[in-house]
Amino acid sequence: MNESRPGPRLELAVGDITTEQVDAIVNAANETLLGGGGVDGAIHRAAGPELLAHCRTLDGCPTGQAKITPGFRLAARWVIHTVGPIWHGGHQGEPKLLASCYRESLARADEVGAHSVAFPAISTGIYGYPAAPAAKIAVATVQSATTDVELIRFICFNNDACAAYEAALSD
Ligand code: AR6
Repeated sequence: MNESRPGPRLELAVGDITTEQVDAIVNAANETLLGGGGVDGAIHRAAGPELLAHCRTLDGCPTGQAKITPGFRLAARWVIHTVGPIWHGGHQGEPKLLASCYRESLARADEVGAHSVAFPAISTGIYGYPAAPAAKIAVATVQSATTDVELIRFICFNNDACAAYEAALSD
């Protein structure tokens, strides 16, 4: 780790994270790490059943933490599984837990030497975190992280998510 390095380059794209050609994609998982709906379901379908078999060996993951697996049939070599907070109105530690997801995911990327990472909008689907504050936390956290990751791509699945990132990036 070299703290004099510039921070990662940030990119915004609309699309499906499962087709990203980066070293690692991040999965918005749940504490079981045994799959689910949303982006989690899409990643498991695209990676193949080997991913679930591997996840069964991991013993889950607490909210705010992250664990890494191979990408199996994905173009990405790695999947970083992080568990975002469920939105309960914002006063139950949700912002800190969400920031922790981004920091811990970058820490897992650094451990395996992944230099390009694609993130979905963690917690903003089934877990109900509002898109605008979530995007602000995503951008601010990766900008202030100490990491060797050189490229971070925020992948928006819909226009609302995209507008939230555009606003956060222009702050
Ligand atoms: N590529 C990029 N973004 C996507 C994709 C995709 N293929 N599919 C959905 N999104 P969500 P959460 C966006 O619900 O809120 C699962 O069941 C979606 O539009 O996937 O963290 C887990 O197992 C939204 O902006 O994750 C957990 O139980 C964002 O990804 C729970 O959902 C996150 O939405 C986690 O909920």
